[in-house]
Amino acid sequence: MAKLPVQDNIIIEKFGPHKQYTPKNGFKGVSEPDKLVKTHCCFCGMQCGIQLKVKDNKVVGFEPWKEFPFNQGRLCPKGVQRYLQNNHPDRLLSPLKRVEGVGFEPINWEEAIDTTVSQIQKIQEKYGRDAMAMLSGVSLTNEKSYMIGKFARVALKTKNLDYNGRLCMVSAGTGNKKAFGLDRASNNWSDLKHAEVIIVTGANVSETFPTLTYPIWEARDNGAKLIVIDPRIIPLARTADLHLDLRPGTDSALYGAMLKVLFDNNWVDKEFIEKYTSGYEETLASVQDHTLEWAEKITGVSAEKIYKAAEIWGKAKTSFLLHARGIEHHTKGVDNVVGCINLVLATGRIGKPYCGYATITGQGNGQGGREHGHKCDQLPGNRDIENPEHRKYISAVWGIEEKDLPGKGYSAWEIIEAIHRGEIKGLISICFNPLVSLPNNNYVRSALEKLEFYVAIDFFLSETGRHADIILAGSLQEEEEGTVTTAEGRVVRINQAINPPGKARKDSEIIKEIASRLGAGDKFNFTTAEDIFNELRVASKGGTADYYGITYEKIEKNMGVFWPCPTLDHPGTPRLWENYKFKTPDGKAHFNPAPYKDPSEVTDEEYPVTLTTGRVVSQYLSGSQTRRIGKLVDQYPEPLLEIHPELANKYGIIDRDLIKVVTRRGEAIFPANVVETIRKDTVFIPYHWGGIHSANILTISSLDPMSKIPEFKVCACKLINTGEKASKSDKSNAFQSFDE
Ligand SMILES: Nc1nc2c(c(=O)[nH]1)N[C@H]1C(S)=C(S)[C@@H](COP(=O)(O)OP(=O)(O)OC[C@H]3O[C@@H](n4cnc5c(=O)[nH]c(N)nc54)[C@H](O)[C@@H]3O)O[C@H]1N2
Ligand SMILES: Nc1nc2c(c(=O)[nH]1)N[C@H]1C(S)=C(S)[C@@H](COP(=O)(O)OP(=O)(O)OC[C@H]3O[C@@H](n4cnc5c(=O)[nH]c(N)nc54)[C@H](O)[C@@H]3O)O[C@H]1N2
Ligand code: SF4
Ligand SMILES: [Mo]
Repeated sequence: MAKLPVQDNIIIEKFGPHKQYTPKNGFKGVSEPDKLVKTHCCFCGMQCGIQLKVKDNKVVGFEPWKEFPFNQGRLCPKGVQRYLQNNHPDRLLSPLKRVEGVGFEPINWEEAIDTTVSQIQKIQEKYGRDAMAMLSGVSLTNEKSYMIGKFARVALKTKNLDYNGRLCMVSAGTGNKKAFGLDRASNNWSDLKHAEVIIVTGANVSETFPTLTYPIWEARDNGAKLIVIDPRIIPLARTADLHLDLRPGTDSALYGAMLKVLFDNNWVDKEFIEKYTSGYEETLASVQDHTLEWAEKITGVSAEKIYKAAEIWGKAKTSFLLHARGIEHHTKGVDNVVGCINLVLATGRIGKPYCGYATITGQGNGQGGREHGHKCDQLPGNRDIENPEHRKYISAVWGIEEKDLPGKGYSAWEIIEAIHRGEIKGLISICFNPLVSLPNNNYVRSALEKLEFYVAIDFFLSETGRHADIILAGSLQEEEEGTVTTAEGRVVRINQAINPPGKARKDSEIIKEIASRLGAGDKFNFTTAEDIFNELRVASKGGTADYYGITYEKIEKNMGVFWPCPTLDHPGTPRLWENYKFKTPDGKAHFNPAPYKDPSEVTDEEYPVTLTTGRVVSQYLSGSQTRRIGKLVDQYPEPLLEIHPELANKYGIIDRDLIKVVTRRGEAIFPANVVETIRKDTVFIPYHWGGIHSANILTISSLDPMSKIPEFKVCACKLINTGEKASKSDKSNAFQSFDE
């Protein structure tokens, strides 16, 4: 029988409506908190330092943490509201079970764990171990990420574990490994401020990493030139020297043409190339036909502008290149990344002060979470699950036989496909809301309906959670000790501020208990988060992401330690490659050809408009957290369709007309937001909403063949003006308003 999502009316009857929370009167006693806890924001990869105000085991506010070196007290709109989650009326306070026709009912932990374990065993006995899959997420600390990697392989004994970074950091990770043999931003952000030129491509920094704008402004104050590459005039582009408004999906053509200009004009560092790189002849040969005229045709950016960008970049002495998902969410995401790296290597501007390159990591622990083994092809320390030496080492750390360590499993999207095929029958998810965040979500929904058993660990009831049989009430970031690794590669401490409320439990305790009930208790003998970290240190030792020399004490003392840090007396590595010894097999940085390919779906007569998707400043990811925070909902209550006035004119569209957007996957209706800041052939929709307002009803599930990232950033759509108008500000797409 298809397991339909538990519907709104049932949830409302049982628990009251989901709420947007804006405490009207503030918290009593805020002025006299019991304590201030120094920790980090739970949202994006900047991991800004923050102090949480705690009163009576509740987080009741925050204070800036001015001494933390990166953000020095600065926070963005999400950071200053994050404290409203622990005490939120929607917070799950006990485990729930699905009762058909009734909805969810609170149950005790014994029943919740009994049911979970017996269902897992039933599925694995009947269909084999790999019929259970696990999906995880990197809002989780390093300790939890490590523990989940071990849990899936040692307790659940399945190969099918993957994580939400598969939608996020994997193109960058694959590109970084190809070029450098190691996956981390090459520099810390302090190198930005004296760079002569900064290229920002496919990264809406002011909205998605607001506190990172500060070092960019510092560089501008010091005279830096700024080049922004984005189909939209994003806020940062308004101040740029050059804005290249390329057609979505054409980055590799642009970078190829720029590389040719660099070589044609001898704006390259020949000595660096010869001594420290390989693959440049082949790469140079691959761009010989990438003329400016050719690139203009493909990208829609004028030949003059492309030349100018290459000239500014080529003639500089110091520089920094930053990119994010705008170039990575593509079927050629990896090619786009190596295309950018080629520009950095050609000029030899890496491994020196104020010279650098970074992919800007997205999620809170998007960096650490992609190193310690909850990817389908990975073991801790960024080891390879298919490498015999790596397998041997980790098996020894875990005290298991190498033959019992599962191999490479399916990636996140492939898990959904395997559920459809009937190959995967059961799912555990933690920290992932795939029904909102995966592409083509009609297909995802029908997969969830096919599962024989699904258990979700979360602190809120997400859209995906509504399909679950059991929901285990887990913990917020501030409810457990741990560490995360910031986008700079700095390992920092998350300090526990409060205990989980009600009967909610720490995520790590939940995992530990299920592991023990599955018979692997002796492998999860951890009492504290530090115990887990100490095992992680050993497991990462000798891997490219080596944390062995990092301890809790050392982190506290230095306000973070940059990995690699291989020995206890090692100070950590804020800037990589200062010795030009790269981690590739030949020790050199690799140029890689990145030939241009069309996106998997191009516009045609039937679907004539390009659709791209992304973010707004006040909402976070699937919105499961931020759509519940009243002040953030006020800032951007509903998803809008950004459209240029000329394109709008073609369809007779004016601001706030309701526009039906149709793709080959589905259709959804959005109010128009007519703006001059977007290309005339492209529309943009933010993706933080579920149900009928989900941008992912429309997106395509084509994957990059190497990284397996979906092509969120480009597909073809048609627009239909419904002739109706949206009401002024429709918050019903978030949750109901609730005042204390
Ligand atoms: N407010 C907020 N901040 C966040 C998040 C959030 O949800 N909300 N999420 C965090 C996470 S996990 C991530 S991954 C990051 C994402 O951070 P970003 O990558 O900066 O965010 P996006 O909005 O997904 O995409 C960035 C830009 O890519 C552009 N773009 C679209 N197609 C193309 C293309 O083909 N080429 C180029 N060059 N650009 C293109 C879009 O116009 C958009 O401005 O943000 C992090 N920070
Ligand atoms: N169309 C489109 N789709 C996209 C993107 C896009 O640009 N366009 N971006 C993609 C990207 S880059 C990303 S990163 C993904 C993100 O997609 P998801 O990972 O699905 O998004 P989240 O909102 O982080 O979902 C996490 C869930 O975990 C819960 N959670 C958060 N922290 C914790 C924790 O510490 N413990 C537990 N137990 N639960 C926790 C939250 O309440 C939430 O329900 O979306 C992707 N989807
Ligand atoms: S920039 Fe990122 S880490 Fe900093 S406060 Fe905002 S969401 Fe939090
Ligand atoms: Mo992300």
